[in-house]
Amino acid sequence: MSQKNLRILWLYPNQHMRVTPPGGVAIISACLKRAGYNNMELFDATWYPIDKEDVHARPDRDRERSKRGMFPEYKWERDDIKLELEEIDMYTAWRNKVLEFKPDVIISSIVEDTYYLWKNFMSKIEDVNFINVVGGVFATYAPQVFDGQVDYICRGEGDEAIPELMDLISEGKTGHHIGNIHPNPIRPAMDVNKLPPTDHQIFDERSLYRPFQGKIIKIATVETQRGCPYKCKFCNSPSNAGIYKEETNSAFFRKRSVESQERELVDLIEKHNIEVLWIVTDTFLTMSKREFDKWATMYSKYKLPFFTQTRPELLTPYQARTLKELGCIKMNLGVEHGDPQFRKDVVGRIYHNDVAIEAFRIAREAGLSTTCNFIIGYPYETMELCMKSVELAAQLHCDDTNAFMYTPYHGTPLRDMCVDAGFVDKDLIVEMRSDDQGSYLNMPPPYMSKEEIQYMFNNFVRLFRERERAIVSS
Ligand code: B12
Ligand code: SF4
Repeated sequence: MSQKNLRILWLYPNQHMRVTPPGGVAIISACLKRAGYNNMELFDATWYPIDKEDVHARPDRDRERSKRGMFPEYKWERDDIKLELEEIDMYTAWRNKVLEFKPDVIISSIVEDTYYLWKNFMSKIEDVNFINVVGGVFATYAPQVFDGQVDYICRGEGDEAIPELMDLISEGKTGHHIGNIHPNPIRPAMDVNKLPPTDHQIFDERSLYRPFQGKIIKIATVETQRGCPYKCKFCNSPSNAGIYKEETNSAFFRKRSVESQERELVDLIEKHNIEVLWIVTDTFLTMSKREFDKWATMYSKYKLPFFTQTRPELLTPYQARTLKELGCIKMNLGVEHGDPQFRKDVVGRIYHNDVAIEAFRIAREAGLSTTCNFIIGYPYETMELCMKSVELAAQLHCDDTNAFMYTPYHGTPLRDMCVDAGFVDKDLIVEMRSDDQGSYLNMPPPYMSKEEIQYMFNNFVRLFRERERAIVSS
């Protein structure tokens, strides 16, 4: 089989309302096409009705969020494109796709929440012969879960490993010896400036749309850097830094050159006419003033509206004003908890509350629309501590809120803390839950019970907005 003839089928297990094209698929697909693999298609489950029978499949997250005041109401409607779900169920559509496309290889990009969904998809094609490859953040931190279920488990970055694996498979060889293929060590963090622009053509056109501020916008994501230099204990990003240091002695946190970002931006504008960019960089603004100015000069040529996220400690008045001028329509600031000591000890974030209050003031003065991010129901959190989050949120005067229920993901220090404390079972694999399904944690008093976590999650926005009004009127 010649290299170009290898038939590659992507599986992106997902649910409707978990929207935005996955950057991991977009970049690996670009790397594969650059290597000559054009016989490649994607099955994206996003545009199929969810499987209501399945306990691991829960509906309409954005609507659940709008119920709790975290997301404005909207309609999936645009004049220029039909944004309707397929009528066929996703498993039948998947099986049909596999039988019709006849892939040599199926590659899946999986996060922990979509693991059970992926298993369901795989169970529908047990009688079909193909080489099964998985990768993504969950495969990186829990490769053992896939043992015996697939042919290749890729840990860490797939950008170089997958084209190399496909070359070997094309030549009729195996790739069990190469870097990143479990159980081998990962290869050193790659030079991100050698990456091609992401491939968004692999996606169904509908997948480039998502709700934002009550409207449906056409969006793509870009990375300005890979990784994050901070160490929040609920997050996978610091673990990437850890495994890359440990296994390869290389730094996972890398900045992309402004030139390579510009190439990608032009490509996205020309090929897809996108309306809004999501700079998915973990912590935008981890850069010097010189780097920021260089980026801003480049971006000022395009002024494509964008949103991004950063930490309260990093936003300066100069940056806030510049970002506003360049088209920033939303700045997400991760506050995460309202008690400085708890934030330091459990969350892994060290800053004083005044810093957060000041960051939101800076953003407001520059005319930036803000969203504050909080997590509710951390291990060892009490109701009293949770009320500190309400108190701090009330002082931020943010435009919007993202409150999440704490989730114990594999590969994060807080999951280990939960397992050690007996708050979750060591074998727990989190599933795609609805926001009504509650916390995974079973904590004894005086820590928050499941009911208390659910109550605070349901009422967080109401409680802090009431408190905010009381502060303003006093
Ligand atoms: C943008 C984003 C989204 C987008 C796109 C999702 C996606 N799958 O990319 C949207 C808004 C849809 C989304 C939704 C959700 N997300 Co999200 N999201 C992110 C975010 C901020 C950036 C992802 C990104 O583009 N990274 C850059 C790319 C290049 O990196 P990457 O995706 O990891 O891919 C690299 C490697 O993992 C690997 N790889 C990836 N796929 C594959 C496949 C193969 C075959 C191979 C070999 C390698 C490989 O190679 C890639 C290139 O090096 C991350 C945080 C983060 N820093 O990663 C969270 C993150 C991925 N999301 C997360 C979660 C929980 C969710 C949701 C479950 C939220 C929800 N409850 O609805 C859903 C799940 C949807 C889904 N099917 O993935 C978690 C996953 C946690 C975990 N340990 O599993 C993360 C890590 C955030 C966190 N909490 O730490 N998300
Ligand atoms: S700043 Fe953001 S990306 Fe970095 S470790 Fe903390 S939560 Fe993760």
